[in-house]
Amino acid sequence: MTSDDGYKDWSLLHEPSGALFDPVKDKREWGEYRLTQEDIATFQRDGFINHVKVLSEEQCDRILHDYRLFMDNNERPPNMDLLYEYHKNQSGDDNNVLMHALGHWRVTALFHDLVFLPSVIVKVSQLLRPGSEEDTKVRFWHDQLFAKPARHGGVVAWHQDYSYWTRTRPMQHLTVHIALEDQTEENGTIQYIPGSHKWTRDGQPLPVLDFNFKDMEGIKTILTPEELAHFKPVPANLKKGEATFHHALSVHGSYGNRQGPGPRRAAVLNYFADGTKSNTDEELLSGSRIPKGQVMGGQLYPLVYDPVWAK
Ligand SMILES: O=C(O)CCC(=O)C(=O)O
Ligand SMILES: [Fe+2]
Repeated sequence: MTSDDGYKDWSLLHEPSGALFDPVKDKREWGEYRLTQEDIATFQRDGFINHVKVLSEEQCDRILHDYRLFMDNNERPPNMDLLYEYHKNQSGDDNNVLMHALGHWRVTALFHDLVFLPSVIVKVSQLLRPGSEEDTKVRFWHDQLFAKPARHGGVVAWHQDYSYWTRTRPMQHLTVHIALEDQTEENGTIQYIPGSHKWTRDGQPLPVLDFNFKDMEGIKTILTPEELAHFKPVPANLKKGEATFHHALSVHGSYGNRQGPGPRRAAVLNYFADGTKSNTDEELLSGSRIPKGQVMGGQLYPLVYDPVWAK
């Protein structure tokens, strides 16, 4: 199923359509997707875990087939206006091209189903409150595509995701970054600063310095000497179908795709714990408002996992 399968807006469907994976059979199967205690301890120490296999190569190839809709100007689906954001090149510089989109889960069945991927949502449920006895009910926040073409692909400046999300509170958010092809230092793999999820300013995230992710090293002007001393990037070097799971305050970024040989395309999923509230009367995402103080929910913010399903 692709975007021309008749479904105008996939966000109306709050369960997987079956296009990407078979339904989970029973409670035991949910258990197969769980992280180990060691993985959770790594997440708590470093602010991320790496090399988590979440998709097969075949699933990646099918998703990449839909990805072309956002890369190729000649082939636009009719429901493209459902995207929350679309930046063909967010840097504005032809020599540093970064395609960035949000909201594609509404546009094609495969991107829709990715949001509900069992190998992702069970782990998110474990990591949203990693110290607690109970797993957490998981709600979807939004999705993102980040694509860098070969040889002139641009950077994603160092940032903490929650710096961009203070319009939803409290902070109980998490990001899953899925590589749809092998990432290397040559093609601009995502990189992390271990331990940086502890870096705050009066309990708040670091300020946003650049909404277009262009100024790679800008963050260094606002770090303390101690933070700078610990600024030691670790390249994720994900394989096709692998993901990183990172804390909403983990500092990450990526250099350009200067050598290719092909594009570097990632699909990113952002979640928060059920019960997270709107912190603004302004728009939360394009066309979406929830009064300040009200719990996030409704058409655009489905519940994707409830721990009772596995009990
Ligand atoms: O694609 C990249 O290099 C950065 C993606 C990112 O910022 C994220 O996954 O949160
Ligand atoms: Fe990010």
